[in-house]
Amino acid sequence: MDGTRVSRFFEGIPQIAYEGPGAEGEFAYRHYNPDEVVLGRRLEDHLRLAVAYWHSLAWTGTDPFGGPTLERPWSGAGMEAARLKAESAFELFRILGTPYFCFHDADVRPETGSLRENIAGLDEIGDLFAQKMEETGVKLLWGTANLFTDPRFMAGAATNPDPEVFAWSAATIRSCMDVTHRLGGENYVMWGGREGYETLLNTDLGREADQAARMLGLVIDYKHKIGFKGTLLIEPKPQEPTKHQYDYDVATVHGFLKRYGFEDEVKLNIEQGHAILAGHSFEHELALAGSLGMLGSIDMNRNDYQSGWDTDQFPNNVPEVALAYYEVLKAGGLGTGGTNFDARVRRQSIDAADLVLGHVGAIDVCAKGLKIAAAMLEDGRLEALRTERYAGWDAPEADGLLAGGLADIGDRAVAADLRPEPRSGRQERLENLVNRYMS
Ligand code: XUL
Ligand code: CO
Repeated sequence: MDGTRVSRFFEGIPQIAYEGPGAEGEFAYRHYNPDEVVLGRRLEDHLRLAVAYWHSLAWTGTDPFGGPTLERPWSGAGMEAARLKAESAFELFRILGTPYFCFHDADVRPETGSLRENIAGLDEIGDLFAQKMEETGVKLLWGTANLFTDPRFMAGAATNPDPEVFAWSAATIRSCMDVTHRLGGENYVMWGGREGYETLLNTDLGREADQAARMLGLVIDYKHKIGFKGTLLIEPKPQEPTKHQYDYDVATVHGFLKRYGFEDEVKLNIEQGHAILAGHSFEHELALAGSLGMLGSIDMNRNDYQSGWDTDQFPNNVPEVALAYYEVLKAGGLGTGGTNFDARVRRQSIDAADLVLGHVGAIDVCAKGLKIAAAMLEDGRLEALRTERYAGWDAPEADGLLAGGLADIGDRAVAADLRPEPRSGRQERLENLVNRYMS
């Protein structure tokens, strides 16, 4: 193992420490003080930050018009490159001081074309991870299977018309669940990579839904069989790579889970950029998941609002992130979940410093956002106004008015000659109130 190649990539980059809002240099946290206690809990334990291996270590900078721009010492196809990548990943985690990481199988081992060799490669890197995790104390937030990059998955994995692809996918998922379990992973994620369609002309929607449910049932059974105590998470996304992704948004995934009776077995991994693609706000998706008791974890990367596709950028908008964490705190926090970025530096951001500082800025935005959200909650004015808005429902007159069936209510409403008074929703005043917390 040529460790010097690793340290040369990040050479000159110091370990990032909390220096407070007045910090002079770039390589410092201004808001992320892991030990700061917010609402009775350490900031680190609220945020549960994770570096996403895929975009931070495996992204090469390609786009439809050009090849890789991000030359890394660990770029390359074989197991030696994979080991170097793992060493470098833990070097990045050390610099950032982040407590968790997450990965797809294909991020960490080479694609060999052989199921047996792919699994052997994953297991070998899993052993290296176990050793590095033991040495550093870094933990695994989640593992997942990449069932979308290789051409074998171009028509989906579980929803593929070819049963051999279903079997390949099942074998791959099993190996990823095994390694996640072995490493003490706290969740297992399922993003429906190419589970969707390009054209209805060749697609049997009903059959594909049954196939997806069959795979999910197998995953749930296997989780219980091996005694995996982590949370199973589905990550909704409405489009890209397929024109129509089946796991469109929180509401769609919830409907699917209810339809097949899996709603108590699975929670949701919600990504900011995916919410935007679905035409929702991020906080809408979080609030809905929270109200369904299904809020699991967060991919905090944002989209460019003009692009119309998934640009996976590090978050940099404090008010947006504050509103997101407000919903998280109201839902009782992230539980076994965490905050990962699933974000990539831009194609021209080729330096090691870009990669490190992309994370540093994002971490500070999250820290500041969470503290603002906590202040909003602690202050209580917003919640008091919301409660007041529905207060009529808690009054005893409402019970009397609404007892019985439609005819009973209707008769009472007519007899009382009801003339409900319109009341302001006070939106502008609430928005003004929210802005007062944002400084
Ligand atoms: C794809 C995406 C994935 C999932 C995990 O848009 O977000 O990285 O987070 O497969
Ligand atoms: Co994601």
